Amino acid sequence: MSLFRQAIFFKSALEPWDLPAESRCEVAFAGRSNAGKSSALNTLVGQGRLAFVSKTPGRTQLINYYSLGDDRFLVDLPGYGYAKIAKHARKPWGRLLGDYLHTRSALAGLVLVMDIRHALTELDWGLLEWFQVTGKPMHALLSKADKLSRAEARKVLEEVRRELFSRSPLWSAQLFSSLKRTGIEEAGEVIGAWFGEIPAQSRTPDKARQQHGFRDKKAPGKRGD
Ligand SMILES: Nc1nc2c(ncn2[C@@H]2O[C@H](COP(=O)(O)OP(=O)(O)OP(=O)(O)O)[C@@H](O)[C@H]2O)c(=O)[nH]1
Ligand SMILES: [Mg+2]
Repeated sequence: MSLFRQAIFFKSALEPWDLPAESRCEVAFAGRSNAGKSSALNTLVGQGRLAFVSKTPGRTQLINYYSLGDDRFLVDLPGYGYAKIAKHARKPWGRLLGDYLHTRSALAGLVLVMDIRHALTELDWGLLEWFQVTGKPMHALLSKADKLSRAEARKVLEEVRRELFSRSPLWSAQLFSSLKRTGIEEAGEVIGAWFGEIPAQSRTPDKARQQHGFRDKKAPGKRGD
């Protein structure tokens, strides 16, 4: 996973004109405030304190860029659902984030981090629908999976995969825990593939179907992965 290990802070953006030039490929982490975005990013890159983690929701209000070598960025987006934004605003997750998701051509894919105990809230669906028009892939990390038993976590994962895949074949999901450091390899493979890092055969259509909860009729009850 050497790609992620080279992560270093690059810059913060508060306004669209602060964003870096679109000369590199980037993957962004979005999700509700306190969902565990910054923690997931730190876990993925193997550095406990790269992105700022806080018990107080809504701490990451900027778009924070981390470079992976000279060609790629990981992007920590501001959390939504906590900041004082009008409840019925057209983009309830904020203007900066909404515009970023629609207009950023350097964005290769979106990682949506959701606390496994509050997955796919109305705000998450709003963001997904907003993002869907871009035609880009999305991978959901069901974070804090350590808060549920393995069986409970599996059940939520299967439901989430079914719901996502019923809306888009470009949407997938997995379990993740920064605390227990689980799900790192799977997340790394998906993001690495978006960066053009991993050979395509590791995510064949069959595997993708299984990951989305579709089971082979000839092997009933077989686990997706
Ligand atoms: N149990 C458990 N706690 C976690 C996990 N990931 C994050 N947390 C905790 O959840 C809280 C929020 O984590 P952050 O990573 O700061 O969340 P965030 O989504 O970046 O939050 P904002 O920047 O406010 O949008 C912190 O207290 C973390 O320690 C996890 O996998 N398991
Ligand atoms: Mg954060």
